[in-house]
Amino acid sequence: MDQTTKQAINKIQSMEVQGATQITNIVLKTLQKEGEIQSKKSKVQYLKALKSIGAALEQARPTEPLARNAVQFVFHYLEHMARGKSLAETHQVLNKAINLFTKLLKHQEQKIAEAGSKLIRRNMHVFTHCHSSMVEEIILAAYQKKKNFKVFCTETRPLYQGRITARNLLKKKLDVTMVVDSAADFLISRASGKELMMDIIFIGADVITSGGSVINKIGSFGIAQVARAEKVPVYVATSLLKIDPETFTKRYVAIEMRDRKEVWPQGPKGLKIINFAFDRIPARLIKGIVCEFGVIKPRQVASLVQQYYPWIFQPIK
Ligand code: RUB
Repeated sequence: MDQTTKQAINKIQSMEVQGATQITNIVLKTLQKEGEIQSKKSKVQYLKALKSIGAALEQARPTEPLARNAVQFVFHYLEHMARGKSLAETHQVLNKAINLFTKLLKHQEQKIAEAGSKLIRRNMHVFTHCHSSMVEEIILAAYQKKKNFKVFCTETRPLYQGRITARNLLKKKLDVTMVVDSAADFLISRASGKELMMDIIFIGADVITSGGSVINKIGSFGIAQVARAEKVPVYVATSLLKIDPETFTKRYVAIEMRDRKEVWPQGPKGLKIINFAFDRIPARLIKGIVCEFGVIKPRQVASLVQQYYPWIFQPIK
């Protein structure tokens, strides 16, 4: 494994690169670089090395099926398109597969931005949590259509990814207000006053399950519950390529647990800290999933994934 790959894994684990889509982009770029480095070996060694590097990259964060599905796509493509080909040709096929998947993600992002931006109307209060590139694209697309609306976001403890959202949107001159995480529920509730009523909530996703529930940044579950009680619609902005295929056969999805030091670096000895990275938003709390197929209901996830992404379920030899 090359030094740059170790650095990429480190960037993902330390959250210098965060969010499912950006993690997947760096995984693919790193795999492409490794392809170049490994192409000096025999074809057998090349494929063996890339498979083990792909596995290390896709597992850098444990709850990220988009990265896993991306690597899976690349090796499926190689299996079918590079059979019987020379090493040089196989290497070209690798690059083609990576470019195809990267383009597909970019194309889906545009579709999601377009579909999601239609849900934002003039003078709305739009609430979001953490930093999701998909949600950011939706908000920016709505803004580019000259819609006048306000954005509210959380700071997102312990690592403050909400600040990324706030900074990025402020740079583009949007009207942004931040609250601490523990204020999110009150802000969404009617009790915070007429001036601060939220009209729509967008969150991203790290995992989509076959039943249409979604795993996203810790805090999303509570936000969705208050939103339901207050009749504020919750939309999830995501590609369906974030499906975890294992959820077709088992219900449980392991949630990443992060270092206690993120919560309290010099916390007192003996104190136990649980630092969940994500939580699960049940399908019943989700009004719609804004995805590459438009705005769908959570119950449509399983059939769309089975119809359009059958390769996700096929093992690689
Ligand atoms: C980020 C997070 C994002 C999703 C979706 O968590 O929960 O909402 O990853 O992101 P973390 P995107 O900061 O722990 O990675 O829409 O960019 O794919």
